[in-house]
Amino acid sequence: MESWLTQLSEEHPPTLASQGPIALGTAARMPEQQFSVRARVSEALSWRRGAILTLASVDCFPAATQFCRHCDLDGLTAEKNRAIAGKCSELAVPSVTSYTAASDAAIFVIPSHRKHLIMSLKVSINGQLFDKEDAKISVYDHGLLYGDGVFEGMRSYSGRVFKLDEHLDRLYESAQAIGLRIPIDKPTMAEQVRSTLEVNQLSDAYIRLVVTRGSGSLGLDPNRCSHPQVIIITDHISLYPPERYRDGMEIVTASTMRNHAAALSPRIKSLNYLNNILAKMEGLRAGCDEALMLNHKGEVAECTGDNIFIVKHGMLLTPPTDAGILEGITRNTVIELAAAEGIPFAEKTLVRHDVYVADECFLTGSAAEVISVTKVDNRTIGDGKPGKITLQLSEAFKRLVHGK
Ligand code: PXG
Repeated sequence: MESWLTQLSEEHPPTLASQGPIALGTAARMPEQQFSVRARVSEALSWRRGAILTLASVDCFPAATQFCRHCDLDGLTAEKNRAIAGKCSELAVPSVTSYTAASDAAIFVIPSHRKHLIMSLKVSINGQLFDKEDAKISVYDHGLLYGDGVFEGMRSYSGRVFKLDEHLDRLYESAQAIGLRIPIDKPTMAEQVRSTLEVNQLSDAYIRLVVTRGSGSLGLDPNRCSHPQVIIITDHISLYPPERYRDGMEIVTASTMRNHAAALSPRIKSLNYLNNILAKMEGLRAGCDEALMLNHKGEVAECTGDNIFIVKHGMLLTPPTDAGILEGITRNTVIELAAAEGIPFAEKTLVRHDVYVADECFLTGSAAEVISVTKVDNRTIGDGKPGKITLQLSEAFKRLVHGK
């Protein structure tokens, strides 16, 4: 086994530079032989420190889960292992393009588009690329000290950033609203987003743009900050498990109200998300993945990271922006799709009662995409299944983002 691994590593060095599929060796045996398999896997891990091996095998050989869980890993490897485990359903069998089971070993071939799972992700800071582990900014940055900064979260599908211009417009508007001058123009920012995606060889990705006020002295004064920091992270995000997309999700109303627009406009996507985090914590405590937030008038605003829609008597309804919400880009996309699909739509002030008696309810967001809500505050919405119009819009959204 040892010589086989050595041979493999020489033939297919799993480095960033290698083109095409990366071959990774790991062992797979029948359940009764798990012990010897475990030893082999530890060997492989120390050989590459890439925990992929076990996880690929977990997907292909459910029996192998045992040795993955009990593997004697060092802290770093175990952490990486768990991080990848979180993506397991996504990685799953399709990414393992082939394996050959010899008497005591299997070779997993990880396709090149999954290379990022075994190489360090690159993060752009002020246009310079750093390994994720080395991508750091000052602890004196006011983004950290005071949440002084702005951000955007967006996705790319098949290598194309969805609504990039709209996201950049919103980012620069958020910055303008807090008097923060972003040191590069939009075309340069767009170029840096694309090149960060490219260097990480990501095509279906989540992109987080962050602009902080920069490093300053202690004290609120933003004028004492030197240079805004522009951070571009390209990675993956998985907000909700796949079954929520199939069956719908449950939400509860949070007692934490949405920021009053006169205090901090919800239209600014600022680094100060505590308001939403407190509401999210209430949702999580109630066993829900999302929480509904009301504005200071008790009207429906939005969820902690998504906009909300309902359907009543065939009419699509969502709160207007003056309900104190983020003007979601997915929200706007869904409104356009509704028009194209001939679904009547209106922006309307909603209260909780409207949501409880709705025929359908769903949420939209760059991370969440379109997801049905089937229970609100323990009230079943419609027949408790994702509704017809929700499904129609969700399908139209998928077609749009995938360029079909
Ligand atoms: N409302 C709020 C408060 C949000 O934060 C949306 C609505 C939806 O907007 P878009 O433009 O994405 O359709 C958001 C967006 C995250 C994450 O990391 C959160 C968002 C987007 C992407 C990632 O949890 N929120």
